Amino acid sequence: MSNQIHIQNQEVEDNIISSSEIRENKNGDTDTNSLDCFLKSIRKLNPGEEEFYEAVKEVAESIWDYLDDHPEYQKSSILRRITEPERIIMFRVPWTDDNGEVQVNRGYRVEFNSAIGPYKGGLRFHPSVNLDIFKFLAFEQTFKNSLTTHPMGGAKGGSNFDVKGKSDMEIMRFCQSFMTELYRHIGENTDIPAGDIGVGEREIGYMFGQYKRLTNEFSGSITGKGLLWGGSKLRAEATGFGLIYFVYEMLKTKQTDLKGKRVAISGSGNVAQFAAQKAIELGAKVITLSDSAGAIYDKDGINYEKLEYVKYLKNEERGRIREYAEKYDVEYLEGEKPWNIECDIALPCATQNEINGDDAQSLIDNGCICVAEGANKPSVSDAVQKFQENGILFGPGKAANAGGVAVSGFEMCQNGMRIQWPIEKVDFMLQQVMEEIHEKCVEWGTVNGSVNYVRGANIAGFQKVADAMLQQGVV
Ligand code: NDP
Ligand code: 2IT
Repeated sequence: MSNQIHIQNQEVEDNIISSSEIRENKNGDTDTNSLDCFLKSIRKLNPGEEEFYEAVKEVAESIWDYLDDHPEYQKSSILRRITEPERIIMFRVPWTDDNGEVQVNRGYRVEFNSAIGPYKGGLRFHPSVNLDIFKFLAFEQTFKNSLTTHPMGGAKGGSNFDVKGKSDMEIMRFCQSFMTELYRHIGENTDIPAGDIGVGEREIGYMFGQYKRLTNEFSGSITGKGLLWGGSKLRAEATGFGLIYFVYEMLKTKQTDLKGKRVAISGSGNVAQFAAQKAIELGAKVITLSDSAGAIYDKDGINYEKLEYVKYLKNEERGRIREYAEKYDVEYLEGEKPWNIECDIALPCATQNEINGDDAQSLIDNGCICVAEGANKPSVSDAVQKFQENGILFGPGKAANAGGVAVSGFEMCQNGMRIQWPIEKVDFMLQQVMEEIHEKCVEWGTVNGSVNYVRGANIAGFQKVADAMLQQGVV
């Protein structure tokens, strides 16, 4: 490839790309502009950030050929600029636990790209998070938000705070302390956070309350709000429902649908619950759910009544999925993920890196025909490669789970207009968005008659942000 990445800052070029990394091209000339060289510079600029590196690598590989035909992007160093966060905010979050002891967590907000709209993306509260994870999530969000067609830039944030085992009052005090710093960086025209792992309606409520108190303003500066105070109908359901609408479109390309298909879902939180609900509604048989301790395998299928129990167990009782196995006398796979169970469709809806190469092989060997990511980057690159080599329909998260942030965009519209749309309207618009994202994946990802959804999503997501960056000059 003869791409010109044009790392214009000479200092960066000298320091980041050492001479040993400058590759000789076929003509014997030195080529500082190879994909390989670009990825090495990313590694050096972001040491130890494996998740971020993998996310950039996937996008860069997808769009490299496309950049060859677009010297205007190369001339303006768009790839180099689009892989650099616009701003990173890190802060101390002190709070007092129920025993009166002072605890300290770390807060983050990565404002990655605002070319097409204000920063937008969720907040994750989980002990495993770090800057690497937030950078990868915010980078992915930039392309996902672009795909939704809404004017939203990309961001992500959160804290290493563990909601598990905390009382409501501890969670409230933590959320208030977190927002006491974050509030100065966000706003309805600046940056609009939402939920993600560990952040549901309860946490959004506590954070919104504190935001309102500090700013003396009732504005749509957070999405995922309660239905009584500015939330959108169907926001809670949106990611899971949108995922199934996307799967429906994928299956349609193979002249089939969800009826009678066995669906393995991982996770049992927001995304998993509503993916299961919509899959059941469309005639599928949902046979697994999981949490961080293990998976349940319900051969007969999870029906609406059992799903109501899961919602109660996870959202009210805050219990473990093992209790489902005990209640309904089904198999519990302690410490396992559901990928060794025979299924037609697999929907990873828990977290990143939950499907490795072996898991992918096992799904393929067991006859799975479609994998769609409810979570953000649950499949490692080996797994994605295996799915693609074996002709499995593979829908990457930035396309397949975009329904959540799409309805967040609708929530922002409704807040601006001071109205609340009926559920039918939001559902219809969500379906339209997912269909359009699917169409874009087909348009840009069709190679030799089959759809490479990763390539399609990355090129389509990139284009809009890149063009906006070009038009706005070097900022
Ligand atoms: P929830 O907190 O509601 O649920 C998360 C689920 O994943 C729980 O079952 C949890 O199990 C499990 N989980 C979390 N971390 C791990 C881990 N390290 N290992 C194994 N299991 C884990 O989060 P959501 O459902 O909102 O989010 C799930 C995924 O979907 C995330 O990747 C998120 O980024 C993505 N997503 C969410 C959107 C949204 O609107 N909420 C939108 C788009 C994507 P346990 O209870 O044991 O921790
Ligand atoms: O990963 C995601 O897209 C989300 N957590 C939802 C973000 C949002 O702003 O609704």
